[in-house]
Amino acid sequence: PPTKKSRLSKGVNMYACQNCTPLHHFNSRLTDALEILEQHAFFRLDQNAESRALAFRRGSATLKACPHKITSVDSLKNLPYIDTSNSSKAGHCKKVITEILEEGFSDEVEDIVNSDFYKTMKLFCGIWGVGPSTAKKWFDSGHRHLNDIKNLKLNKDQTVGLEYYEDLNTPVSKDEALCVSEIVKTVCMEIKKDLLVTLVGGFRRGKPAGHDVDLLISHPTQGEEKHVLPKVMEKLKDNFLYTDKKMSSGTTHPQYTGKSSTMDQFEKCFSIFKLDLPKSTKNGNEKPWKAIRVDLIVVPTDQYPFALLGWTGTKHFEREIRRYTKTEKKVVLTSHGMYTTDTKQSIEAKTEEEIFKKLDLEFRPPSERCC
Ligand code: 8DG
Ligand code: MN
Ligand code: MN
Repeated sequence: PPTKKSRLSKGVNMYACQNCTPLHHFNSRLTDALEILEQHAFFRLDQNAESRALAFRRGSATLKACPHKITSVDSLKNLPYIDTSNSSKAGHCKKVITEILEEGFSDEVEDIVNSDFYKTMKLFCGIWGVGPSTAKKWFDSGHRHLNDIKNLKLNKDQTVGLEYYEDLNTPVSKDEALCVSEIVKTVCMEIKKDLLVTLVGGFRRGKPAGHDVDLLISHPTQGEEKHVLPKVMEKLKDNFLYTDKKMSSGTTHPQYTGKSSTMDQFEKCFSIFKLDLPKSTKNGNEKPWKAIRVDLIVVPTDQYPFALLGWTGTKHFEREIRRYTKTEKKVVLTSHGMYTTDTKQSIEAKTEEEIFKKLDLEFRPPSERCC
């Protein structure tokens, strides 16, 4: 029989990309709390904000990968990023989990959720184009409501973000995502019949709803994807409320692109789509369309498996697979490709499966990357 120790820590590895993390898991009461702490750490923007936020996310990812419900402090034993003797950050996760297991709630988490600061930061960060530093600046100036910032100096993204605030903060359903995807597919077919449109992001992981629609556009013949995006945008111009096109920098070789961030060099368009809604049965003055955030990313076929992996997420999964790859394999992985850190040798792959295999990782389908 397994020893107590091995049984307790069974199946949860150090790197989240090594674990099976399904969408529905057993510990959401605990992970919700840790993720509030993660977000709060991020909002505070103080010195160690990022590493504090990361520590909570890692603890949360561990609990999501636990194949059972945690009901006692004893069963936290040996869990990575929660029960480690030499880390005060893990200690913080454990303290909060212990409180919730023993008291049913955590004072610290309750205080945060009810604080003016957290509520206001959430409100302002819900505006497309507004990040924690802008939100905090507004908070520190005494602003608390969306109305307060209508007359402030806003950039383009923020202006439309505010204009469509309600729609953009209403979750996008899977049906709506498929609708957008079909519309984009149809115009792509008119441009070149072999263009491939792939729904990625949360929906590829099996989420029933999301905050946007992420679509990769590629072509089986290398080079045929060039000049496609402007044509797609032209054909869809009546479907867009707003577009922000990002040019490809041209230097897509992983060796020359951003090292650790999720930013990549693909030609892409961050947009707000105007999706016509089916005639509602309830009558009223509701507008017959919904504003939806859509990301279109154009990917050359030789980089497709890497882009697919990079855009399927979660953000934490991506961060973890890159950390694993760099630390354990001495390989840099990006959405464009991968190469060895020492010899700068590029490593090819035709599928996601092949990428995992070449990195000595057990393959995780998208539905198991929900960390
Ligand atoms: P959601 O929309 O349902 O809320 O969740 P999601 O689909 O997982 O989140 P997302 O913010 O739409 O991001 C999807 C993935 O795309 C995520 O793993 C990170 C990645 N991603 C960006 N921006 C960029 C970028 O500029 N470059 C690259 N390579 N990846 C990006 O979000
Ligand atoms: Mn998304
Ligand atoms: Mn997105």
